[in-house]
Amino acid sequence: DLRNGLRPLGSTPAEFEQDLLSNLYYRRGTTVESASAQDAYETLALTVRDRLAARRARTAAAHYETNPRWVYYLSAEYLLGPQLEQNLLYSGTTDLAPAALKALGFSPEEVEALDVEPGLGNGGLGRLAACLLDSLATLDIPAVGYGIRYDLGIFKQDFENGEQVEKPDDWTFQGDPWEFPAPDDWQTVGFYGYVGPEGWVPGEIVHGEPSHLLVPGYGTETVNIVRLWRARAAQASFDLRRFSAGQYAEAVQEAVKAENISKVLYPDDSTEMGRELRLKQQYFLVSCSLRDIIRRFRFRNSDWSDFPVKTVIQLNDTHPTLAIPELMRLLVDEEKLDWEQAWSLVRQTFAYTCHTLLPEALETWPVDMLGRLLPRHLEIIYRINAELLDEVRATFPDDLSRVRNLSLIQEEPQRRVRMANLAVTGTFKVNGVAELHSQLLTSTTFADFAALWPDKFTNVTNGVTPRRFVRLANPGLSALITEGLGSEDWLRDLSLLSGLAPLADDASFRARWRSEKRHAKSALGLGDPGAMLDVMIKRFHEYKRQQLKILHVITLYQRLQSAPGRFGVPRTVLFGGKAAPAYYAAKSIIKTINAVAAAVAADPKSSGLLRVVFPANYNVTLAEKIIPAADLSEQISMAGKEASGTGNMKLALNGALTIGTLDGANVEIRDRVGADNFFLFGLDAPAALSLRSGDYQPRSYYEADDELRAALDALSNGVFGGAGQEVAQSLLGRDEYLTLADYRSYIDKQDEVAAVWQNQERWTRMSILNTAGSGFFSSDRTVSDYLERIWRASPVRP
Ligand code: 26Q
Repeated sequence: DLRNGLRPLGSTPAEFEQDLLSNLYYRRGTTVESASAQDAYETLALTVRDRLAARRARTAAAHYETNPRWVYYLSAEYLLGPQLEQNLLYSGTTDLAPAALKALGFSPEEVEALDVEPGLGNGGLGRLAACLLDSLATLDIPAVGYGIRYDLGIFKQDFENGEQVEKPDDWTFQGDPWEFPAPDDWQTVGFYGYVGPEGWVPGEIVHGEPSHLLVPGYGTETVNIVRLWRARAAQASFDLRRFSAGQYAEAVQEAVKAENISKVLYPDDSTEMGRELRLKQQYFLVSCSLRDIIRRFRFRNSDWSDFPVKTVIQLNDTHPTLAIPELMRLLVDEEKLDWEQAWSLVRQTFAYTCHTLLPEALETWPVDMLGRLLPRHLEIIYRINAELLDEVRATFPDDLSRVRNLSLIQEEPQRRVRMANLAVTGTFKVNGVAELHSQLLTSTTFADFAALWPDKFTNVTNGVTPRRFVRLANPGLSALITEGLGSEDWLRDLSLLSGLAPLADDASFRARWRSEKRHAKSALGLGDPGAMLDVMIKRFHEYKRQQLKILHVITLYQRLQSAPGRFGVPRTVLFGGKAAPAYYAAKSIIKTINAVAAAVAADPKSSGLLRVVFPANYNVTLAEKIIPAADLSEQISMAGKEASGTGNMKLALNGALTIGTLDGANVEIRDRVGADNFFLFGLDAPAALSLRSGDYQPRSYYEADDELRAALDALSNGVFGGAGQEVAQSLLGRDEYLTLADYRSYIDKQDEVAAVWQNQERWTRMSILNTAGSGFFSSDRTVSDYLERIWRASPVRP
């Protein structure tokens, strides 16, 4: 950067090599002769990061000059995926780097394998946050993501005797070369204590220490940041405890416990019974981030009335909802604004994204716990509630049921704060994440709120970044797409994929498309590349119905024994995903899948026809290998339960055909790729709801269907182990997610899938049309929708 008098970074192979050497020597403190692979990796990361840092400096300068409106994304999770490959691509050093490594005598493959993915999220919600940041930077929007720098990310999954076991993910064991620590920007966070005449007097204080990762845009100068907070024992916490010299070590140990707040990501992606540490994490994130946002606001602004003009804060689900009472506290108690003005500013600043439809996944916290941890916030929540309920009574006189439903406080069986109600009340927009989901939110979950504030609710359908999930994951297909379309512009405007549709009728293009799929399958190395690769990759949850897929596999296996004519076509069935460690039923399903896989593998009849694989520890790194190879995408949740899904989009973009229910974004995928190119089965949401609310008898399906009965009998009889008996028992007992009701429709549709597979020309045509029709599912489009419907921020180009 010449303006700062810096030497420009090298752009030729020789200069890149020089930069590597210099970093190896001055920053890593070693030499080529004695460098380990880890030294080479860290040096490469620093050399690539330097190129982005120069762009970051220019971005920050442009932002300061413009004093723009900012988008702040608050999320307890970011599932960023591996950083090296992405940063090579975004810094234009993909070819320079391996050449320079080789010239210095290192093996690029060995070095690149040392990149560790920061697993700071569970699944869809955390990955969505990462895709939105990628698109915000690509669209040059001034934005910061705030999150928690967990010491331990999502656990590593291993199998022992087919059972899931969890191992800690110490992702920074070797340090993290991508991270910029900013210890001078620390914040102070209070907990416990009491509210006296002088206001809240916390009983414990903890420091939040930020560091950031760079978030580069693709094909633009912009580099934004994601800022992650780490808990540190506060100096003052030692004084507070008035320890005596004799108990010095014990007292220090006690103070250091504060650092547990950012120790571990909770590995649950739906329900979790209120753990106080989780609530502390949430408040820690919110308190640090809001003070940082206010500090940044004050660089260029002085008038509080400008705050909602310059700031929009998006809450990623209810996890950061304490930001609402926290901003009230800062404005009223610390900034001395009056309550009405503060409430008006707060309600113009926040927006809330809901990611669920499961009633049991709506977060609530016991009033007792919240009041002990955050006594002033509970007072504020009570006052917000009193005013809310006044408004409800004024709008709907004598309607007690609405008052009960809308209240921020649930009374029975225990008094709890309803975080979703607080989030709806304290924000100006609430969005669901797919059309169907947003409709169901206003007709069921939030129906009473929608009657009170109809204009508050909107939809923003999820999307995924085509840079990571097509360009990086699938370079072969990407090159073919670029050739077919005549340019690389599709990577910044994914709607251009529609230009592939005519090529579906071109036999030579189809042959090349097929050959890319086969290459990706060979590279994955699981199963025969000639077999259909049928994938179900997602968190394990009963509503997602991995149990339905395993019933299908058992049926195929049983046909091999007794009706080989009905078997169909060679398939490799691939499962990937983790179960929450305390989710017993999901773990039984995992164990059963591994038992079925073993039985299938042991039987010579399956040879060349059926294989079940379940690689452990599904994560972003693995997703990027599996998705390009997939032929068939399993999106088989009970209709009305999956908010959106995003794996469905990644798979369709990479030319997998979907077999799915009318759930979440499947509905929109089918609309866009065309009903003829989508394998639809099962009950729709209204039908599922009515069957569920009537007298559903799973046994009647068992009795009426020979293949279903045979599959369930095998499970019940322990053919696939004890966990299989538990799975069968749950299906024949309550079958909460209507697996048996959808079984026949699913099996018949799978038979149709097999028939289409036999016509490879037809299959390939459908595959191309899936990619061509999926341009809508870019997270760039998602961000554009957020900008238009909620954020209203404009690009700033460095
Ligand atoms: C909450 C409280 C305590 C402990 C854990 C949690 C918790 C953590 C993570 C609750 C939920 C999550 C994650 C939810 C999630 O990933 N939802 C998915 O979000 C995707 C992006 O919108 C959707 O595509 C999926 O349909 C939805 O399931």
